[in-house]
Amino acid sequence: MTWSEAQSYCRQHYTDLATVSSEEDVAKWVFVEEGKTWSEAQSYCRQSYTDLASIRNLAENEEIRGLISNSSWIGLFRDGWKWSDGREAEFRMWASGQPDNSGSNEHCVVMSTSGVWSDFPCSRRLPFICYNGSSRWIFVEEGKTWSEAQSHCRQNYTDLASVRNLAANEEIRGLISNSSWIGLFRDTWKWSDGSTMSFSKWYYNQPEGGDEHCVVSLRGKWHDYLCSRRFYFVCYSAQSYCRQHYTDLATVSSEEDVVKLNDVVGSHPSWIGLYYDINSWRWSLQNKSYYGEGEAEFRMWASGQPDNYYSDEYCVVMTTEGQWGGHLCSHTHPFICYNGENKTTCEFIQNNNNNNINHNFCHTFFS
Ligand SMILES: [Ca+2]
Ligand SMILES: [Ca+2]
Repeated sequence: MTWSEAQSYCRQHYTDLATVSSEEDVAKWVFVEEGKTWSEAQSYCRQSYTDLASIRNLAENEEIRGLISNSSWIGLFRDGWKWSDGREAEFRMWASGQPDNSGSNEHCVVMSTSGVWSDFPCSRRLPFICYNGSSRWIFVEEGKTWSEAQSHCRQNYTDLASVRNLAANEEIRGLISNSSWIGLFRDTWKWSDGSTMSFSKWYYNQPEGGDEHCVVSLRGKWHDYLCSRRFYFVCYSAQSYCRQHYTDLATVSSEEDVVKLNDVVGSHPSWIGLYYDINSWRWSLQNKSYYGEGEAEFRMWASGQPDNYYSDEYCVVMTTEGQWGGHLCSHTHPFICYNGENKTTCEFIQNNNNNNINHNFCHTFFS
């Protein structure tokens, strides 16, 4: 929504509070009965709601189980990188713009002849580099899928190459005549909203891995699947949740608030209540009694902000690092509402751990 639409939504709840008969009237989860690939489903949820569903505890898993009739995508997918030999190495040599996980289908890594890396579909047949404890690198010119290459290296040598530093990268670069597999692959589960997996409910023998990098829920149990398969899916709607529980756009008055709100917004830049009015920045929530000393003046601008880059950047979003930036008020973003009913506690949209969706925290100035 635009900033003023978001403001209206947040405020509306306050005046309409007496007529809302049940909080269950507004859905937090939205079950979409349209077959889509995982990334199509993700785009749909991000456009129409907030994101694909993240499931943080057993209660949420049960809610979604009760909602869906068939296998349905949830927001879980494989991201983050590991080396085939299981050892840790932070060195990366990504080409510009990589990794981009194009088509949500690029889970293995190739080195090009110029020495830079890209993520690439594991099913492509490419030459590859094995590692052997004694003679170091072996370039195998035969085209194989990443998994076939891994098996070949493990049978005949030690493993696919782990490239741990620039010197090793240069040695391998000098050896290859085509883009070649190295040992890096995606193997960490993440939620679509950017949060890590802290709760899981896998079906027996799942996840199987290989090329299966996206997750469906069926009868409350999770299965990894090819991301290109089409399933119904479950979106998460922060707007609905906001409307249920909040009275105004969020006011941010301390660094502690920033941390908490950052947990809420995940990977989504979101409107907060700050806006530019005549000649100063003010909060949407203007009742002075809500603010302790100095709290209404707290700011957390990102470096160089507000820069009014497009002119008329009179509304404020909080980005993923908790920093603020001025935006055109007509842009559409998710938003964070604030519950002004309780002096010390308020509910946030979602939290980043597996305790409870209704994460409470003390906000020092609310009544
Ligand atoms: Ca790529
Ligand atoms: Ca599977």
